[in-house]
Amino acid sequence: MKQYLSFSEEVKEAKLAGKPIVALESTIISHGMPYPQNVETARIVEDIIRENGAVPATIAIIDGKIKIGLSDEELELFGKSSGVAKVSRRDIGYLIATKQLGATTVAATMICAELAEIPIFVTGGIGGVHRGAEATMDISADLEELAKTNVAVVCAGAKSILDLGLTMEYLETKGVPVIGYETDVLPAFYTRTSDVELTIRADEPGVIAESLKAKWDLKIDGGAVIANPIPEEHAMPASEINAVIAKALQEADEKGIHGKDVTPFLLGKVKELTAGKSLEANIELVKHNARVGTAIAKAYQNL
Ligand code: PSU
Ligand code: MN
Repeated sequence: MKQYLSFSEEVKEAKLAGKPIVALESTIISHGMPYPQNVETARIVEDIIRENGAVPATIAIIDGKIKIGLSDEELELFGKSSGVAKVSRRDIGYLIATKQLGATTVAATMICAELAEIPIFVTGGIGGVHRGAEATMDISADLEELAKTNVAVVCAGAKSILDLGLTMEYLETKGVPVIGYETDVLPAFYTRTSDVELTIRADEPGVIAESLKAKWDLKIDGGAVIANPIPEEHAMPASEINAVIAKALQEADEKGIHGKDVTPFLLGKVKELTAGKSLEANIELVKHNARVGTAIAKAYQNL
């Protein structure tokens, strides 16, 4: 198994020194944001993690290896190249065999982080049950991964391009804890709130770390969602973003966008229709998630 993993020097040293490590995904770079903001954000997020006392490990597939920790040039490569594959659970083996560039989604990053023994993973938002999934069956593999892989995902909730209610039902069925960080309701990515109430709230990173440890010590397999609302000053007005999302969904439908292209298409459309305001919000919420995720990783390492 180990022959497939390649650790950066920084991550190797952190492991030897027993320093906390925070995993990061690469699809957010290749398919989630445009160049050059994607690479700038990836760098800033890594630096926030370092400044707060942990080590970042951005995960991707390069040249037949799962890379745990990317160099600056590799970040640039993922931000700039157009032919990068969006890699979910189903794709990992093939991407390794064919030595193609693969950007890992939340699902694939969770698998790789677990192999690398990194329990805390920071991103923007998770995939979920799409609106209309009753007919399309479009349910992100991220949810199934959360059901079985022991990694906690710190995110700003799920976007209302998804059906948030059905996403929560799915997670409940699969026994995935969704822990609201300083919130009683599920944040909806661009906005701090939604009408979906959460059953678990924690205001201390230490409580989150202890909850994860107890769960995993007890062999209750699966991940957790740590839902961290976007900072107030960067949140978007709900009415504005919801109108834009409705338009983006309609366009995706008209164009017959399906499969793995749906989420990147919607993200791009929303950015276009908000004249970049959604991108700004997206960047800020990821930075905030990096701060909170680092605090959780440190608390977990100290248990
Ligand atoms: N949501 C975002 N930005 C992203 C993604 C989701 O705000 O970049 C990416 C993540 O990598 C996530 C993936 O795992 O999209 C989900 O894709 P799908 O819906 O096809 O499962
Ligand atoms: Mn899908």
